[in-house]
Amino acid sequence: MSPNGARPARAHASVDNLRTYLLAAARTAPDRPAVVRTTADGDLETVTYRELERRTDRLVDALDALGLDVGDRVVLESDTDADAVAALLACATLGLPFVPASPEVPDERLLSVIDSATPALYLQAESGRRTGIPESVGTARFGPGGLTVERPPTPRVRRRRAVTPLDTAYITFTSGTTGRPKGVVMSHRGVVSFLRGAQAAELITAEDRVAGTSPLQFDFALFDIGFSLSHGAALVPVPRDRLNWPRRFLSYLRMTGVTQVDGVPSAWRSVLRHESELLAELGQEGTLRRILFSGEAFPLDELRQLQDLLPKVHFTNGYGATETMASSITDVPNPLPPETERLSIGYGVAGTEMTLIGPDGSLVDRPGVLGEIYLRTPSLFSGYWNDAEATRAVLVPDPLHPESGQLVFRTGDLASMGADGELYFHGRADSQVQIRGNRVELGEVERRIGGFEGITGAVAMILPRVDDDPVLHAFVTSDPDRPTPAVKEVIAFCRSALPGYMVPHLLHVVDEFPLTVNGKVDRAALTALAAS
Ligand code: 8PZ
Repeated sequence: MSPNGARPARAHASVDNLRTYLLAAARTAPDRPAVVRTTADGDLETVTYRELERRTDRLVDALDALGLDVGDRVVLESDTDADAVAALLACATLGLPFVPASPEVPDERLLSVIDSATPALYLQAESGRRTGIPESVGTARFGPGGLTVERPPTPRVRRRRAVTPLDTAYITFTSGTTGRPKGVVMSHRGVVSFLRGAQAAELITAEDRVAGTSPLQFDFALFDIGFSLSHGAALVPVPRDRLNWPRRFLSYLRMTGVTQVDGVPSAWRSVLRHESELLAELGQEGTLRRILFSGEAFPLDELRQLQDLLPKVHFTNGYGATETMASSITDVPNPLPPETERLSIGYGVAGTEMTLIGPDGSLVDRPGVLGEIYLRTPSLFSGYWNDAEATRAVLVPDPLHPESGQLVFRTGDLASMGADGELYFHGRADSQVQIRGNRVELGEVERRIGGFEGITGAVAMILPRVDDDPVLHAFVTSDPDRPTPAVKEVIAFCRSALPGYMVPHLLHVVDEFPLTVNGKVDRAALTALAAS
């Protein structure tokens, strides 16, 4: 029994909770694979739902014995594997918000997250090598054998008696374009609501094996875990050292029998460049059925290359923000029609609705007109950790019925509507900037540059200048087997098709685009590059 004699709080089986929702298959099909991987010597290792629940409950008992209270944070640092999933499910069972991290998060960033989240416990895998965790935080390790406590958390009084759907499932710290990391506080109700909406699309069955390629602190990884387990399917986390070697990545997908691969667009860049034949062969085998991508707009020329190699594979565009887990999951035609210039982000998943709001706050419901996406959804985050002001800026009264007290998520994304009400992504509202009074569509600049022979990728950015108009920069990657494109020719190529204010003022040829730890184009790094 816990110190104050109260029954230790645990999630009741009938209540929306990440653990109850993701281990439902342990009731109906306990011997099906939940997490699949190959060991170092190439053997397939399967953890069934029964075994996953057993490892989860062993960690529940060990964590419970530490006397933490519902709401006490636990930093969970790990590569994604069965034990990491068991650890986050154990936290969910006890109402302990987990703060996900992965070994590639730099020390000072982890320390700033710890400084902000003030966790009771820092939990890393047995194989973890992180040191220097502040004395105020308890430390422990987890693995197939259970929990090993190194420094017990400071004792505390347990005040709570139940774990409710409104309790926090996790707090994931996003890079936050403005320096200080923002902690997105996501409740059990929020996560489960989104996953239930995604499940309504019936994209996969319990027979599927979903490869995850994102690091644990990126909620795409939490989506991969939730999406696969909620369908009773198998999660196949791709180890980091496989991701960086295209040949090893593709052989991993083949050895584990993966049917769906989830990842950001950049996850495919080196496969496309170095192992396109192997990828085509994998596609011909027919096991791989779907590629789901998210995080940023997939550069269309790369997407077309991928589709050419994988004519039988379905492509799915997952759009949305961590603050609501996501918004929409939309099938993309394969092949993309040649005239397509922008991918659809479709309609909100079941139980949600994306509406477009114009600059004057009115509803935009005419095709082709730009508006900001406001999302109505039960998967709203609870707020930014310890930042009520930033929360109020994005959790706003329903513009259609402000009197109702109903809140919606202001995404900061611009979109236009198609003939059937489906949406098309037009970029971040704050990246729509004016140059000499004209609105610049960065996507249009990137598309034009991408049309130049030999250029394989283009990122356009408007960078501010002191006491002067902002400057339009473009960063390009080119085909390594061809001569580097001449800057002057690319500029002239743009000038022949774009209005003057949309012609890049400066063009930088880079070997490859710098990426954030979540695998997105690192625009801050490009800005620094431009400044130098
Ligand atoms: C996009 C897209 C897209 C995000 N096209 N821009 C996880 C799992 C499935 C689907 C979606 C998710 C997201 N939580 C992933 C994500 O990137 N979240 S984020 O908070 O880090 O960034 C959100 C922002 O990324 C959005 O507001 C968009 O600007 C952009 N984005 N998905 C184009 N498919």
